[in-house]
Amino acid sequence: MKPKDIAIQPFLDSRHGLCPGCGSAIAMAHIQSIVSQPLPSGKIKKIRSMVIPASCWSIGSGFDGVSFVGTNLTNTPFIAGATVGEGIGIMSQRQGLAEKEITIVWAGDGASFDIGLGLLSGAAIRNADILYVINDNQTYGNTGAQESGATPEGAKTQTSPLGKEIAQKDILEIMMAHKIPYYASIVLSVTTLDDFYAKVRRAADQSGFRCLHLLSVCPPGWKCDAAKTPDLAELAVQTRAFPLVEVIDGRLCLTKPKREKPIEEFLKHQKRFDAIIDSPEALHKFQKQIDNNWNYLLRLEEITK
Ligand SMILES: Cc1ncc(C[n+]2csc(CCOP(=O)(O)OP(=O)(O)O)c2C)c(N)n1
Ligand code: SF4
Ligand SMILES: [Mg+2]
Repeated sequence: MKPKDIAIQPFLDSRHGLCPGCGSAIAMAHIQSIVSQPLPSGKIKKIRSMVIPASCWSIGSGFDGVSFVGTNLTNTPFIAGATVGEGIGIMSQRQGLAEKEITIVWAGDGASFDIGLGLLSGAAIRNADILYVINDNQTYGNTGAQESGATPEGAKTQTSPLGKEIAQKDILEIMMAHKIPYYASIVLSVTTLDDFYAKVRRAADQSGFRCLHLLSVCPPGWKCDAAKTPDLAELAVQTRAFPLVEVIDGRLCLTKPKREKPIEEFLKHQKRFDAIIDSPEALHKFQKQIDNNWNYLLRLEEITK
C-alpha cells in the first residue's frame, strides 16, 4: 500500500488549538490514519487509546472530557506516559484483543529524553506492548520553549539564551541499549513520505515495544516562520541534522537523503541558531558534529548487519 492509497481521516478536531504550522499536528493526523488502515500482515487494528503525558498535546488533544483526537484519550502526569500505556496494553492482552488493538503513547521530547526517561526505560526493557511516539520538537514547548535533552547544542532557548552548552542526548543509543524489537526515526515531508508511511505501518503491525522518534517542526520554539514547516522538515533530513534510521532486532539501516545540503541551509531559517550562522567557526564545528554523527551511523549500520 502506497501513501496515495491511504486516505487521511478527520481524526483531529479543528478545535485542537495547536499553533499554526505545528509539525506535530500534521504528523498526528497521518499516523492515526496509517495505523487504522489494513497493515502489511493484513491485520486491522483499532486505536484503543491515545496516551498523552503533559505537553502541548495535553491542551491540543481535548478539553473538558471531549477528545479532539477521534479516539479514547488518556492524559497522564509528565513522567507516566509509558507506564500508563503499558497498563492499557496489558488490558488489551487480558481481554484477548492485543492483535486487534493498538495503544499509542504520544510523548514529547521533554517527557521522553528527560523527565519520563526512567519509566520509559522500564516499559522498554519489559517489552511493553505499546507504540511509543517521541514527538520531538527539541524543546519544552508547552511551557514556552525551554532547553530539553533533545535541544541541539548551540540552539537558543528560554533557559539557554546564549545557546545550549551541552550535547544533545543520543536517544537512538539509549533505546538500542534496551534491545527493543523496533525503533525508527521519522520525518513527515514530501521526499520522506514513503519512508514515513512504511515505518509507521511496520511499527503498528508488530507487537511489543515499538518506538517512533518523530521530528516535529515547532515555529515558536524554533523561532521560524510557520509557513516554513514543510521545508524545514525536508531540510532536517537533507542536511543530515535528523538522520532517518530504522532498527529491527538490533540491525540498523540508514536511509540516505534523496538530495543533500550543507547544515547552514537548515539552520539559517531558525533564529534559535542565529549565533551559529553569524560565526564561521561555530558553523564549521556544527557541520563537523553532523558529519561525525553520520559517519558513526554508517559504521553502526555496517557492524550491526
Ligand atoms: C513534573 C512536572 N514538571 C513540569 C511540568 C510542566 N510542564 C507541562 S508540559 C511541559 C513541557 C513538556 O515538554 P515536552 O515533553 O517536550 O512536550 P511539548 O510541550 O514540547 O510538546 C512542562 C515542563 C509538569 N506538568 N509536571
Ligand atoms: S509550541 Fe510548538 S509543538 Fe507546541 S503546539 Fe506550538 S508549534 Fe506545536
Ligand atoms: Mg517538546
